[in-house]
Amino acid sequence: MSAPQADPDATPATIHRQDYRPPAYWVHSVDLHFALHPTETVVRARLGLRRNGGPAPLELDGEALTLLDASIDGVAVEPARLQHLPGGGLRIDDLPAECVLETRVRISPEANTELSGLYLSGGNYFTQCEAEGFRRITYFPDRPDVMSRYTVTIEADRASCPVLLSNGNPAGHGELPGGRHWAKWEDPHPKPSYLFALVAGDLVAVRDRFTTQSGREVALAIYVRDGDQDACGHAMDSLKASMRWDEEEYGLEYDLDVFNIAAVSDFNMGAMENKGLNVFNTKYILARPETATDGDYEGIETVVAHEYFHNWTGNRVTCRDWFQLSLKEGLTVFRDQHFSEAMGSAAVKRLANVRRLRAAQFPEDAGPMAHPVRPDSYVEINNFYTATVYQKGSEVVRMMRALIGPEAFRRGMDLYIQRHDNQAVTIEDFVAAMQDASGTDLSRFARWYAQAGTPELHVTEDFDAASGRYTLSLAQRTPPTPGQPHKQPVPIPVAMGLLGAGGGALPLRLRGENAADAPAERVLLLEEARQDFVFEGLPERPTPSLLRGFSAPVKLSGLGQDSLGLLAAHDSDPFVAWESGQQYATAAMLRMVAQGGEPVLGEGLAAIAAAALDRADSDPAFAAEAFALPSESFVADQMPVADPEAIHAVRQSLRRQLGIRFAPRLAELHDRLADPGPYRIDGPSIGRRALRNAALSVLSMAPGGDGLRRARAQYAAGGNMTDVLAALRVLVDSDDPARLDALADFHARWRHDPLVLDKWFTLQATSSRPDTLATVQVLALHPDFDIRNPNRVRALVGAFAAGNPAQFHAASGEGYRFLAEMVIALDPVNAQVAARVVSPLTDWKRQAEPRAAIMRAELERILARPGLSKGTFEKVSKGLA
Ligand code: 0A1
Ligand code: ZN
Repeated sequence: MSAPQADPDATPATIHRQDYRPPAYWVHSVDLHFALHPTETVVRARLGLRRNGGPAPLELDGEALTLLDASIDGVAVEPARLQHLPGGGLRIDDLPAECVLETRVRISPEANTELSGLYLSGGNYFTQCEAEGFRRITYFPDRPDVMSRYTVTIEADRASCPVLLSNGNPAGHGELPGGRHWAKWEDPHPKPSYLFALVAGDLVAVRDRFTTQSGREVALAIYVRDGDQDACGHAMDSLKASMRWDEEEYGLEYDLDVFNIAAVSDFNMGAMENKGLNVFNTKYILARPETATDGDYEGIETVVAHEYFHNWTGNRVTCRDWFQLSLKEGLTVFRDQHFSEAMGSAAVKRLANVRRLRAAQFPEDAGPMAHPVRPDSYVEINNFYTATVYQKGSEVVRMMRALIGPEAFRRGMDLYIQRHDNQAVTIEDFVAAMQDASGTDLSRFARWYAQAGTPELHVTEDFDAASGRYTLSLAQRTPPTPGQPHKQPVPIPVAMGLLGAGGGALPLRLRGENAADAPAERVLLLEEARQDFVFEGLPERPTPSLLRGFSAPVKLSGLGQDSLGLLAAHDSDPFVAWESGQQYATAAMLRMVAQGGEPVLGEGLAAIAAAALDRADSDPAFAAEAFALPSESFVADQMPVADPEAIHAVRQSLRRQLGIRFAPRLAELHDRLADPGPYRIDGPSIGRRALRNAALSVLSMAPGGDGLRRARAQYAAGGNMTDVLAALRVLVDSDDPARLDALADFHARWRHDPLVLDKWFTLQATSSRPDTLATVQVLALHPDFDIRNPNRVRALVGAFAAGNPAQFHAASGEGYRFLAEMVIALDPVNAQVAARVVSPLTDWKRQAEPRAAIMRAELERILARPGLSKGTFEKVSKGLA
């Protein structure tokens, strides 16, 4: 039975949110049988079908499947009755209202380089079904609103596949002739096909247990390759902490007898929340002090929590269609961020999350792929696992909680789950639960989900000394984005305070309020395009501290350098203090870029740096954040037309001047903040290492200083990966002759550990040295570079294109050419990863000619490739528009 070929060069179709229609058939039960084989796996699927409404054909998705046979209620189906659809799916007319459809298909896990569906990694079998991978395993209505109860039997060679895992609870196992064996799994909870998972192979389990608040005993296991058992402790601790947190914060308990995690080194994303069987990129499981940095440890805690929290927000209550992706992702990121804030230093975690939002989401919202948190259309849904859906989606939930208050938010969560358990629902359903639980009208607030673009918040002030009246005028505007030329105002919660000239808090009495009740902090709600807030009874001209805790994902402007300097030095809110320093520095750097000539470290900037270092003892993590200059990309994002090389030169020069000016202090910090004992992964230790390594990095910029000697010694001392990598970073950016030996030493020592080797690639790809592009081109030919491994591709290609603006945008255009060539080579191997790494090339509108023209030409070259994937097609064609 052969399928008609879809025209590979036809323009891929756009899917619209408004076109949603319920399915013609529900699948109430799924019984799967896998006979595993590297090239000839046979999948038998028995689907219990029930018609949803009047007679209509059954449509099943399918991709890269070879159909062996099919039957309906036990009777073989004649081939002519099966209509093959262009994308690879099947249509069957005239089915009874209720029946059992059985199909058998053959698939080749070994040939699956897309890592979607069932694939092999290091000889072991893994699946990835979100968003549309289940159709690469069997014929199925592969859409999240079809929820079914699954039973899965896996059969495989016992010697090569001792471990056989799927979703739900174990339901038997046994031996088979010919050295084969089987295991059966039953998942009592109905789920959409994207949450299906199978893992089979030669893995070992690290085990633990958890007792839920109602007394259910849960067997926990993390499956890894033999030899990695010692690297699972932090992931396991994070899992147990997440399980406890969801009970304490939301009353949500785990609902199966087992919770399994399997780690795989070939994975398109970070991890996947399959019901009862999470699959993780090894990057977010494995950690030992000598192989993982503090950042890696923090990433593990967050991602383990994220996937666990999906059990309720995503799995028990799921999405009706993929336009609702942020229903589960924005909410779950909000939950994991809240959890991580509670586990460590909340303020510093918040700064880091805001920094990430601004590095990834703001540019996305201002670029050719800008889309609302709830998109209106897509070509390839995999392109919409974005910073907007995830991070901005989380900020929207966070604002909602701030608006209605934590108690009402908790009631809203309870109501949402009570109403929609085991359902596939929409973002409107979530907002309705919050609205009903709080009694607050959220209809205007819902605009945050519908409008793309980052709102700009502009402040102007007026103070009348005679009356003590201060008027704070807030105006908002959201710029046009593709397909959305006109925007409406959105409700913006502005958490704020007022500071006196000495830095102390002033009372906040709005006109008409009682003097006795004046608080020191309050939340103003800006709902219109422009509103005035009038404060009375002020003894002196105040300085406004706005968006405390980053209370809304907007861009704030209008404060002068004097106000920013005061806030950086004195504001009680750590976010505003940090942010004001960053804004001050950004304005100064922009001025230097515009003026040209030799940059000068002004006294204001030096004072901000000094104030940051003053916090070295009280809060080293904050001090490290506040001492860092804004990133080159952040500065570039503030310019209508960026000048990557000039920004790089200014930033490097200022770092050098900071190194000279603060040399003794930085050296003293580097001496004093060394780890007092064995490596510990707690907030204070992480903060200390961050500040110590920030000091080393800036110190090493000072000519004639001893920074490089310190870096060489720190590298040679070995110890934890945070310090080793920080020292190597310094050397790799320098002209120090020791840098090549150190790189060779690092490679020799870690060549057998893929996650550490990724760091070796990234370090070189993100070097500030002028010869980096040539190095990157050579590294792409290195025997350890593997285009089929997404982590390795991200470590070299992604890191270079997205993390090294000065070199990627080299005037020669060689950086663009390199990226285009990699995308062209990658697209037929793994289209999802190709469509991700291409993004920096679509940013040509903010580059000057001739760069912009070269970028467009490279995009055109990609677009002209025959058989280009629809994902890369969507990114590149939108990028050219
Ligand atoms: N739901 C996962 C992310 C994820 C999405 C797609 C994947 O394959 C294409 C894999 C994972 C999460 O939010 O963690
Ligand atoms: Zn998620």
